[in-house]
Amino acid sequence: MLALLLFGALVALSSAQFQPQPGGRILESPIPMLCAQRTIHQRFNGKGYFFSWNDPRTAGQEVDWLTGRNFCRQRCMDLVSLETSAENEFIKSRIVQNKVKYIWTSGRLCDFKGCDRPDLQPLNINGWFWTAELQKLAPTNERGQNDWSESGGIGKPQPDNREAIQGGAPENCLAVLNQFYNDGVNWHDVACHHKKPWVCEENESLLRYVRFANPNIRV
Ligand SMILES: [Ca+2]
Ligand SMILES: [Ca+2]
Repeated sequence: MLALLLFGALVALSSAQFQPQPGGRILESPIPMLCAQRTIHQRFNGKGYFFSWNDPRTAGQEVDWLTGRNFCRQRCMDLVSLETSAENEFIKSRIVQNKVKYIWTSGRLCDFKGCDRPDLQPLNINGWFWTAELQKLAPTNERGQNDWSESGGIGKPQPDNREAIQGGAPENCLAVLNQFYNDGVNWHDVACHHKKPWVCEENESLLRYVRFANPNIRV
């Protein structure tokens, strides 16, 4: 019975997480050996984190949002989700200490099939979520519940979808920027094709899935 329940949960997980992404590229599955050998630079609240600039193999690399997610997911991690202010401050302190200009998080504006759900409307207020945990962010207009910057490229509070307004790509991904607009260290909506350093956070669902499917590997 337990096995059946687990299997059901895994099927639900795969269909939710392996949908095609914009541009036709897909989310990649975890690779058991990479999960087992994953590098943890620091732990916070029981979870391991990887900082791309701290690893000699990725230092100096900048990648687009989906490439960042896939790097993390192959290792049973995902881009970082900042669900609490304590975790947000932890990540921001690392960014400041290491003088990193910006990073990708797993934050994303819902922009695919199913995003017409009533509780996600209007999208620019209620449509943001942490993709790694499939968890909604607080509405963007509840400024005490989130860390969106009060300024940006056109002097407007974030999220402002600036690049799309100026004729470019929609700003559907959430980055933490370090004083980029002399506006502090906080959240910005940014077009997902931009390249940035990234932070991975261990992902319980992926770890459980790989441990269940590979009982002989210590993950
Ligand atoms: Ca988190
Ligand atoms: Ca923006």
